Amino acid sequence: MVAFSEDDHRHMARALRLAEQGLYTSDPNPRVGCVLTHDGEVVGEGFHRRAGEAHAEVNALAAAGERARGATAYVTLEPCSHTGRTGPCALALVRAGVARVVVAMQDPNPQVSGRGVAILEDAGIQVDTGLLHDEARQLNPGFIARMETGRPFVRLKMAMSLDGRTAMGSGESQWITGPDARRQVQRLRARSSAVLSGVDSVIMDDSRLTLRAAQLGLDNAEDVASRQPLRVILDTHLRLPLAAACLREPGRTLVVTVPGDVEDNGHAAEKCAALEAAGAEVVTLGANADGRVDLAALMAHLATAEEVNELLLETGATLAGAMLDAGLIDELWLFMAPTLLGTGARGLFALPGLERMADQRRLHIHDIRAVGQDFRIIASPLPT
Ligand code: AOF
Ligand code: ZN
Repeated sequence: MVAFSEDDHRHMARALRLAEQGLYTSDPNPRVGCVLTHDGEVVGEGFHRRAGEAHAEVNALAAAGERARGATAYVTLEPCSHTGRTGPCALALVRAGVARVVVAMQDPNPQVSGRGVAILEDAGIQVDTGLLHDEARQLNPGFIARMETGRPFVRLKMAMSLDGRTAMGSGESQWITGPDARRQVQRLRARSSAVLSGVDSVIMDDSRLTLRAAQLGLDNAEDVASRQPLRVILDTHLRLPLAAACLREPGRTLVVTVPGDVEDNGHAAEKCAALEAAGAEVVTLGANADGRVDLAALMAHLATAEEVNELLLETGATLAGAMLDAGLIDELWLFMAPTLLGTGARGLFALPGLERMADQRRLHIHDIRAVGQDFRIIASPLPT
């Protein structure tokens, strides 16, 4: 185990802050930051802004120029060893003559994992791994989940009243929370590769599921909103109206359905064609026992075919309950507004079959704080 110095900590902490600058733009690539120091002085900084553009190390090396020779590089993710959209960073560090590389965490990408460090060590560079490892993992929960488990990191967002209701009996729900909470939801969308909703919620609110630059409240809002998260709508019976607002928005809409049944006389094929003409992409996945889309298969599809890292679930009680029951929710963001919607209103999760206290679904709360007039609770489901 290497003993890291105070300076090492400080520079890696700075590299983590730099990586955060790619929070809303690097998708589907991870957020990565890099600091180069020489004799304790920072000579170059960089982060990965957008897939297809230079990696963090290359940006930092460009900033340092000749001063990179003999320098120490602090990188939040193992430098890559492969040629993807750009060339291998490990080789760029070798060529620049860097003397030492401090890495927060190994790259979980099987094309890299361990090979980047091997390239550096083979070139005689000292590599120290593991500094601020947990913080580095927190930057990229989605990229790590996709690489390690083949599914996205799933975050459920819900707005509820003090009495735990999310909509009136009619389904009407706009707006329960205030503008500050809604801005945070815009930012959750902005950091997500995709937004998942059920067709009933989309019909009820005619949701657009988009990022609106003006509502993000970020300096680089235009840049951020130029990438819209993929919209994914679960629609077993292809009920999404052709006039749905989300189909006219920039970005892609996936309508996910199950194979049509025999007696439907081609209705499904016609509706598919009409939806595609209206701008949707229809994806057919296997059904589970109750005839609905198999949610685990959907997660695998989104991770492998669509490179979805973080998935934001914005939906009603039925899909939220099914996702929770399937063990597919990693994190919950519950916004609680100072209002009461009454006994006729809808609850957070449809969880049929819970009868005894032994059946309760417990959560662990990580953070709770006020956001404007509302409270924000960040929690995760405890294993059952
Ligand atoms: C790094 N530094 O800043 C990032 C890395 O298609 P490419 O060429 O952009 O490569 C993407 C992969 O590179 C990504 O899956 C991850 O393994 C790694 N990301 N690596 O050394 C960076 N963004
Ligand atoms: Zn790289």
